[in-house]
Amino acid sequence: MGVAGANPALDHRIARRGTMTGTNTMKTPQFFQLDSLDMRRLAEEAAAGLLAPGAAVSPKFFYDALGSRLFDAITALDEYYPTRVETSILAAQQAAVVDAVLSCSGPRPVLVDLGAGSCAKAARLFRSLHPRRYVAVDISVDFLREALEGLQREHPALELAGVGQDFSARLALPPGLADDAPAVVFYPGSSIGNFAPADALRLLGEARALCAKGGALLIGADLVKPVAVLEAAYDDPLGVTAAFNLNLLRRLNALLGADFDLRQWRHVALFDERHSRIEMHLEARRAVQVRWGSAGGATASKRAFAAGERIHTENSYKWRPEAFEALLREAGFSTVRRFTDPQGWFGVFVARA
Ligand code: AVJ
Repeated sequence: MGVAGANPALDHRIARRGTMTGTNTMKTPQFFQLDSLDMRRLAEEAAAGLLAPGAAVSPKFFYDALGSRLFDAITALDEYYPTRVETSILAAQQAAVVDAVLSCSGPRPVLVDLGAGSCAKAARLFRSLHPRRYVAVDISVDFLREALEGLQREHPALELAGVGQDFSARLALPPGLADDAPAVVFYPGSSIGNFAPADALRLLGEARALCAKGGALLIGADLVKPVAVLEAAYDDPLGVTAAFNLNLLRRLNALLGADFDLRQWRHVALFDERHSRIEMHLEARRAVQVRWGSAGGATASKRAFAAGERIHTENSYKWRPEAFEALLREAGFSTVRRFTDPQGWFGVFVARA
């Protein structure tokens, strides 16, 4: 969070607040946890994935405390271009992007942030978008508390809400948060890339329902580019992405009481042209047995993996811009505006609900 002394603009706001008459305008964030994070259900889901003929575990299991920090480290790699390029688009073309958004919503929209985390990306838009309320959504409301409390100190009069919801299953907000004014749904980072087209269509349709009363979607999507660039971004020489992927086994050991030996597995990342997606896998270096107990509530079980057998851990779809725009229209959005970097590596799209 911002260090007050290092930010003259912030000092100004704090000073001005002190001189405001007759008010204590400092609001407090509201918090909601929708589908309570059910460890038993999560453990069962992970175990079922391990037992499937083609073993697969959802990428949502990457993000425990260490996994989130490893992802942050990924975004600092030279090879991992998406975060850097999206940030550069939103910085260099912010006025035009925000104009496009406000031309859909009108002034003072509700800003809904999907996968908000530290809320840093959305906070960069506050000054030009002037939201009437900021609604941060993430899988666990606990990820949002600190960030929103910090934001509230910087923006004492702004209404803030944190919602814990696994929107990979279903996106729908509690009444009163985004239904009283046009909403702008912000979904940055190309996280939509984790969804196969049919699932992406479902999520985009639910996002559209949130901003249907004259709002807009502001979304980042990673674009098709040379395979060597894509594969380097997901298999960096420092091994940070390998650590991020292998951390999933640590997470499964904790969640299931499993006995994965991380040294027996290798990180694999390949671009699959047919599906236009990066696939990440964990590949057994030799024949291994994995057992798990009833720790998280999943039934005790085991699985043998042959040498070279893989666990599929992530898909990251790469879109052609025209195909992504067609997907947005199929989800019910009308006009779509596209903002890209000079190389056309990443797309920021503004879609009218
Ligand atoms: C957070 C889903 C956008 O797909 O690029 C980064 C996750 N995986 N490196 C992506 C990720 C490996 C990332 N998303």
